[in-house]
Amino acid sequence: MTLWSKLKFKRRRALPLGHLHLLRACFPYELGLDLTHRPLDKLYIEMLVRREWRKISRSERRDWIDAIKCLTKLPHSPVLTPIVNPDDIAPVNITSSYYDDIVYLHMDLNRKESRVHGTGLFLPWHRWYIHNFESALKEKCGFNGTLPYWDWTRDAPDFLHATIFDEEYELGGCGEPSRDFELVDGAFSGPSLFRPSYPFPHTLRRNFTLFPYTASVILGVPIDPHLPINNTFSAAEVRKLTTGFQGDYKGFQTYIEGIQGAHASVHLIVNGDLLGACPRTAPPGCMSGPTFTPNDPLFWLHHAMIDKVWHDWQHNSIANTRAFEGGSVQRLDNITMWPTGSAPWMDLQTVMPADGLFSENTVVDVIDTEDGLLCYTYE
Ligand SMILES: [Cu+2]
Repeated sequence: MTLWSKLKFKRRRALPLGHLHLLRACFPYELGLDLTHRPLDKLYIEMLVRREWRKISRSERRDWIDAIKCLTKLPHSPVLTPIVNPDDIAPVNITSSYYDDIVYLHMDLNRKESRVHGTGLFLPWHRWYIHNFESALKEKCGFNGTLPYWDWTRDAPDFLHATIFDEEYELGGCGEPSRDFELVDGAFSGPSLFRPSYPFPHTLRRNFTLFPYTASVILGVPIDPHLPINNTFSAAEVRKLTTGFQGDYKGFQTYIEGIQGAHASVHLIVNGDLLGACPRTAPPGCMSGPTFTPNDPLFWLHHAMIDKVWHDWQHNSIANTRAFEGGSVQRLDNITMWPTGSAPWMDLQTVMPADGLFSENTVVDVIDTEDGLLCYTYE
């Protein structure tokens, strides 16, 4: 953890800094710290700006890809201590990488009564999770950029021809059907040796699926199986999210995390690793589900977008800014009644589980992206 991220209290101001006209900055300080003799450039940290994948330069994209590959070359960290230990996910593999450790944290918290999906922690935990990933890229692999996001609303109208999968962006596209949909192009394809360790070492897979529903009732909720799934993450849907649900955190979370909502839909439409689908040759006992979804680097781009939508909603009304509620127990047995979990209830002081890998912070630390633990905004 950086010095700055340890510091609890920050203020933000607009600073006239020479040619960096009105740079936005956060002012971290510890209670009781004497700031009198600190040089000006040690008093503030520059606010990071997260930008869309297609709006950053080729070299910025390349830096992000290289930093991810760097994490996959760092060794497993013995500090990883699963707290849930579900018996239906693979055990910790000590020959895996630090990138896999980060994936494992998501695995541990997402089987059997997920702690961070369908509970009040969905939005703050994933905000904190991708922030820690961004920090790991910087601190362990010298990454100087910011976490990019994927504005999937741009690709929703014609997903099968989504420009984000164009060759120039190097993310690769849909996988090869004859080979279990393994990636054959882009920076994370087979020849790149980018091989996730969980549930067992394999090549990344994507299997674009516009109509993923096989039933008209899922978890007791009637859905429209004929709805083209790309309709659920359109610009109109995001507008509905960011301009609606005033002061209604539960309503906002339920809509974005719902079965036919933007979050699930992007996982479903990309399919393969991003959906947590077991590889065809997986060992017996492999359970598909939202566990190893961060295997696919698209996860970080997707969840940065989810975070942006939340950020934009928070900034749309003072009633939304610090709104937070939800239960701590996932209730798939009665998702209509408990879309964000049941009691014990959470509040801003709730601690977010970290499996020893990252610092354990509270929701209030991440409720504002420009204050508390964080110092970033979205373009
Ligand atoms: Cu997740």
